[in-house]
This record gives sequence, structure tokens and C-alpha cells, in this order.
Amino acid sequence: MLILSAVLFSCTPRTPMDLLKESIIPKPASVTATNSSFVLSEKTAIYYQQSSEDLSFSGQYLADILNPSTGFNIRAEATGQNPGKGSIYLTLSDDKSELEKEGYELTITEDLITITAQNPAGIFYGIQTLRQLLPAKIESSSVQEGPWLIATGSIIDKPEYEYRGAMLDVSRHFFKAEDVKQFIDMLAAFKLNALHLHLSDDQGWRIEIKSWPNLTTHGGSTKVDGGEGGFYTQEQYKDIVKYAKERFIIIIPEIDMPGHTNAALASYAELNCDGKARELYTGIEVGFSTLCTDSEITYQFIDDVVRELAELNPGPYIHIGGDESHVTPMEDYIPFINRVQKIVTKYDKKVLGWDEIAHASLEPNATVQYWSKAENATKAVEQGAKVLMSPATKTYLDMQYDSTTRWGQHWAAYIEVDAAYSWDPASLVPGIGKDNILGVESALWTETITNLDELEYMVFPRIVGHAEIGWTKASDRNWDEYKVRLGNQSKRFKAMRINYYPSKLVPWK
Ligand code: TNX
Repeated sequence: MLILSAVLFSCTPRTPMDLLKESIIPKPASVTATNSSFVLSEKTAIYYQQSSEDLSFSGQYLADILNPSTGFNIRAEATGQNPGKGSIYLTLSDDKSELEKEGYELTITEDLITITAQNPAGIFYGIQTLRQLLPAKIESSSVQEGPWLIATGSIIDKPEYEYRGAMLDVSRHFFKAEDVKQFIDMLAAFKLNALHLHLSDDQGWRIEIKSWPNLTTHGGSTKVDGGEGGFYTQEQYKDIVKYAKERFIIIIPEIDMPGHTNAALASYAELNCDGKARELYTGIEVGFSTLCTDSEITYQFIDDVVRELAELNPGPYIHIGGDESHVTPMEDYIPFINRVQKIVTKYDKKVLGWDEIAHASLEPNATVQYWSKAENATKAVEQGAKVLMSPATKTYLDMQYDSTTRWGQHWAAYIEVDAAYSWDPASLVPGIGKDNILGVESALWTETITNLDELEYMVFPRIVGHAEIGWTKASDRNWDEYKVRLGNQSKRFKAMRINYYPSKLVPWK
């Protein structure tokens, strides 16, 4: 008895576990298993290396994930020394150039977990992987029973594309800052690094512009089907930007123009060629509105908006929309886009725009977001621009899964979970290869989506597949293997309280 209890209580259990069998999404570049386990316990501490680059946020972020479900009181502290047994250690290293900007190395032994990266972003992504190596109930907000075992081995990982994003349309239906933050946390869990906010459209203007206040007081007052709209004050917007930045996500603000501008045209009569303010719009037709492209006040307006946005937004891009300007003649559209691009670059931002802007003369550094016309994407590449891949038939999250889906539309396609996953950005458009591509972005248009629950149902699990397309090499991806890893996420989604679509094509566990 004595010997037995000595064995039981004196040493940590060394449960054999296989790191290769873990269902990690996005799939890492390389995994080596050493077939034992690390035990997370109340004695575990998180240490981060003292350094000029701050890791304290990531350390605390990890502690905040681990503590509610384990009931432990794990702390995150800076240290100048090598941490002792049982710790989790976050450390930056200059001589890991193979990890590039966002890569990480995660090493798990029986005694120590180490995440090493060149930059804090890599540490954050290593933490996301570590999260997925723990039992799903680690995501629970109430105390759960252990043991909290992690398979030993090492993972060396980095992304395929530098831009891995999501777009949220907050114009058709408004989403409060708190909802946007929750969405940001979901994106971060799958290593996405960009959130594009579609801040203006016919139905609503959602960002306070101090020099043009009616945009929000009037233009932001309603939404699709009527009722109360909403907008972000500049303070709220800055807070979203900061929240995202801590999670290594940049915000891309979009002001759609010259079309999709009815909310602005309703707010200021002088933006209309006939000098008459338009009525607010609560329908879902597209392509009927346009700014007055040959009036100087239009460019003064855009200059003011871009200047204020540039001040609010540390990220490199401003998205100028440019899609579906069906009532702007091409001979007006082209000079308009050319002039607006100059305004964006004047404020030291890079231009992003929907694929139609490729008709204009693109600024060096401009990126074109391919959603519809391959010939536009090709035109962009011929001008030396990069392409952001958002093909409507694969990445539009407002497209229904099938004919029974309660929300959404299907003008581009029905997109089941396999169709969303099984494509390669670098071989989608002939002549456009990996070198021409900035990355991948999934887009949620919200004509039919009114709240976070509906948002989650349309977004999950398809965006998880898109996250893998952006992160993992095409040669390492295939649906039959992926669907098993995805099926293993159901408990995790539930613990994270994500309302996902339980597709019949996925073997949910
Ligand atoms: C097309 S995609 C649009 C949006 C709509 C969406 C609905 C794009 C650049 N324009 O205005 O919301 O379809 O699926």
C-alpha cells in the first residue's frame, strides 16, 4: 500500500498520448510526437521572457483561458531565468528566421511547455494551438473536472498567406461593439489576422465622422427592414481597433463608393447631383445609388472621411469599396476611383477595393479583392496589384448551405462545408498564382442576418475551413482528412458557445 501510494502521489502521471492524433485546425506545417504527456495542474505557471516586445498580454490571455475551466489560479509573470518544471514558457528568439513573421515552435515535454517565435504574433498563434491540444472543456466558462493532459512532442508552424481575414457587414444590420469583440475572439482562435468592417452602405452609415455628423445621426438611424440602426462612436471604434490589435488582428475599414452610398446621400443633399437628399433605404436591392462624381464637394467629403478614418486606424489599409456601381457610367467611375485612390495614399494608407476597381489605374501597392469577375482580378494582376481572394461561390458566408438554410441568399451558390473548404486560392483563376495573392477573406453580408447567433450559424464551421486555406499549404490539405478534424471540434464549439451549422457531411463526434 505504502509503495503504491508513494507511486501514485509522488510523481506526475506519464500518460502515453500521441500528438499526431490531435485535431488541430488550421493544420500545422509539421508535428513530431514523443508519446507522453504534460500535466497542467494548479502548480503550473506561465512565464514570459522579459523583453522589449511585450508578451504580457498573451501570457494573461492564456491564463484567462485556462483558469475558468480548470478552477486553477494560474498566473502569468515575466522572468529573466529559465522557468522550472511544470511551467509554460513564452519566449522570443532572433535566430529562428525560418519561422518568419508569424510562425512559432511549440515544444511539449513532460516537464515544460515552450512556445518560441520571432515575434509576439507567433507566440499568440502558438497559444491558439496549445488551446486545441487540451480537452475541449478547457473552453468552458465554469469549473470542469480534469485531468488536463497535453500530448508531448513538437510543432513547427507558420502560415502560407500573410492576410487571413473575415469581413463583417455592419451596415445592413448593425452589430454592437461588444458583438464585434466576440467575433474577434472567434477569429483569433483560428489564427485569422484581419477583420474588414463594411462600415457604410445604402442602408446605414456606421462610423462617426466628426466633420460630417449627419452621416451617423441620420444615415445611421435605420437598417434593413426598418427599425433602429446604430453606429460606432470614434471612441468605440478605437476600442475595437485596440481589442483586435492585442489579438494580432488588423481592422480594415471600408467606405463603399461611389455606389452603395444611399445612407450618405440621404444625410447630405449636396452629395447628390440634383442637390436633393434621398430617402433612407431599408430594402435589399443593390446598385441604385451613386455619389455625384463630377462635383468638388464629393471629393472634399471623401477627403474628410478618409482623413478621420486614417487617424482612427493604425492598420495599413483603407477599403474604398467600388463594387456594383451600376448607375455610375464607366467614364465617370474610372476617374472617380483614380482620384479616391490618391486621397487614400495621401494619408499614407494602402488602397483595397472590390474587383471592379481594376478598371481604373491602380496605385502601386493597391490590392484588389476578387469576389466576382475573374477578368477583373486578371486586370489587377496585369497592373502589378495583389489579389485578396474572396470568391463569392466559396467564401460568401451569407450564401446558404443548402435550400433548407433558414438565413442567407443563394445568388452565387449554395455553399456546403465541403465546397467552402475544397479549393485552392493559387489555382482558382488561370494566371493568378501564389505570388499574386495577398491572402483569403471570408465575407458575411448581413441583409438577412440580424444577430450574433445567426452570424455564428452562417460563419461556423465554414470560416474554420477558410482559416485553414489561408494558413496551411495546399498540398497538406484534403477534405476527407479535414472533415474528421472538424468533426472533433463539436465539443469545443459547444464549450466556446459557438452556434455552428451541424452539416451532415461532417462526422461530428
Ligand atoms: C454582393 S459582394 C455585394 C453586396 C451584397 C452581397 C450579398 C459585393 C462586393 N457586393 O453588396 O451584400 O452581394 O450576397
